[in-house]
Amino acid sequence: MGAFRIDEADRPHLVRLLVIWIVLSAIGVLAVLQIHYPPYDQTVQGQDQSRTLALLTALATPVFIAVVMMVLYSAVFFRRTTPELVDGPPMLGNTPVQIAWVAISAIVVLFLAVVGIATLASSNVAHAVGQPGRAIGQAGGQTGSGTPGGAGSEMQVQVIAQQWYFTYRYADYGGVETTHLYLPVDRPVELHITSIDIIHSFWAYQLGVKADANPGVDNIFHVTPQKTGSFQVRCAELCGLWHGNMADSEGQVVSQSAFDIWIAQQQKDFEVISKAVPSYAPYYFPEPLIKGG
Ligand SMILES: [Cu+2]
Repeated sequence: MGAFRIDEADRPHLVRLLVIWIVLSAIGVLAVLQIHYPPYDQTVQGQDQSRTLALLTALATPVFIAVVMMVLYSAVFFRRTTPELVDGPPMLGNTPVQIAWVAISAIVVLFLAVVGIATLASSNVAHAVGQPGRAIGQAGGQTGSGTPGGAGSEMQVQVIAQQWYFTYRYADYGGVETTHLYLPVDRPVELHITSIDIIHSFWAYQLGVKADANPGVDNIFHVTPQKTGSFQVRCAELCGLWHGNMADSEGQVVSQSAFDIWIAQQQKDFEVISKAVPSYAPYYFPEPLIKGG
């Protein structure tokens, strides 16, 4: 079986390529791991996303280097030397190479599948436990019963999109509706994202949250801020003439005591308005749908 043999003449090339590839890959992987990947580490979930991005980039780097290296190496060392156009020697497959690339690809894909499944499983567990006062049957379920809040430690915040701004309702604080998103640090938050008119997308970049905001839908996201500071909020779905107006908003992660002061002030400021807006519900419908029943 000639296919298993490597041509003596190719051996120096192979050794050289292997050495170059190992050296460049080591440098490349170390370099890409130095990069700070978005959405950074303001929330536990954002940090997970950054780590996943770093892992995928680190795995892709040796592959990228192999491809570019082969192209450049071939262009230099296997360059056509004669002016006339002639076919090269026919290639009829190479069993070791084929086995190697199928096996390596399978290992990389299976490894990522295991990482992905483990990540999904652990974040589900994290949300189902650590909620004293909430019955187990309720823990993983949708809290769309119209009676939010309760004794769970996860704070519920409803994000309401509309043309052309976001407002926020704090279910645990009498359903007060405010124009800014403040979150206390180190406290798990359950975001309920919805819309009262058309389709929007709530994108809180540094929180690692990007979620569809659809009328009549209660879209739930879990987020745990771990660093104080501001974060950007914008709409990521073209939603009409003033869509751009939904890009200049900023939220804040603050200490629990600062949050308590802020929310008390909001309850005072928006007391009158809160009486005028519809009572807190898991989601709302736009006017025509309400009128149409
Ligand atoms: Cu929008």
